[in-house]
Amino acid sequence: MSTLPTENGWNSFQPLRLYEGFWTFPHFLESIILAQHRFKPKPGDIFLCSAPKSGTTWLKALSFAIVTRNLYDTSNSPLLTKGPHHCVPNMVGFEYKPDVRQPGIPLIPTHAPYHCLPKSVLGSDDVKVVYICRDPKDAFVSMFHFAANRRPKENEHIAIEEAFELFCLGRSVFGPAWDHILGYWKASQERPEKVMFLKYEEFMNDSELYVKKLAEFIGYPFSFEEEQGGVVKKLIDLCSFENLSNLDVNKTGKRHEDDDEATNKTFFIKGKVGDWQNHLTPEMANRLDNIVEQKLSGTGLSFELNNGSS
Ligand code: PAP
Repeated sequence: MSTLPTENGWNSFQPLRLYEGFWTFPHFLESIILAQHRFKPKPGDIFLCSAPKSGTTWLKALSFAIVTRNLYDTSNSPLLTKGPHHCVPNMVGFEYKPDVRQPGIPLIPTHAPYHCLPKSVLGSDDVKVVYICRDPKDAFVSMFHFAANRRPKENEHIAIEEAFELFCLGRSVFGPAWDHILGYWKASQERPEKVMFLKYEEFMNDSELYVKKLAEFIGYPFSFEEEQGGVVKKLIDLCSFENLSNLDVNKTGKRHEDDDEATNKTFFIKGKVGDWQNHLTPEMANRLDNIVEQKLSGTGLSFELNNGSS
């Protein structure tokens, strides 16, 4: 670990390390490297993957609601009393608790780039991988506010211009953001039956269509009776930003019982497409759009840039 290139990140107390082309915090890296070598997949495992601030909380909630819908209905779902990150804990902490799965819940979330997933998963035909991405402008703004909220109060936060500069250089948690997206995009093209690629904006636009696609892909399709009975809509409503962000547990609860820093509230800010317009100048937006456009060119993937919708 100590031999990896290290640079200042967005704050002075958490440097970023470069590993296999990606910048991240050392404590994330330990888990990722251990999992790369030691994780043992079980048939039916589902990896929920995302770059930070791209829809992780939402994807966790929806996937959890989908796979547990025969155990709970929407009036007694654990999502009502525990945060989505508590219902579906990340692979971070793998060094302490190698079996990250909750009993009976085959969901394993991670921010690791595709090529840094456990080697056993990359070679497995039994594991499904679902990736959600988001317009990097919105992901950047969301991450900037999250980092500002999480900093020790005695530390001044980096200016948005400075954070943006670093983001455009690829220096952000799990950056470069475009390489993170591209890794999963290419995998979804090569192994479409194993890797599903989703966009936050598309999910927002047509939640019903994408929740059905997600359920089908991960092996929990909705029956005709369920669709007719409005189950899809009920799950969408349960996991909506409006519903989750207004639950007591997500207003005042902690992400982990033993973690005083991370409150669930920090994972629910606005939940909108295009909030970057309130924080980035047109020049900043154009600069990032140009970088992303160039990096994605010729790959068949694009974001509908500059208007905040996908
Ligand atoms: P993480 O990577 O730290 O887990 P992640 O959940 O990916 O965070 O991203 C948080 C963003 O998702 C926030 O966006 P914002 O800052 O632009 O508002 C958060 O509000 C949004 N979000 C959280 N839950 C939902 C949800 N149920 N529906 C839509 N957006 C959501």
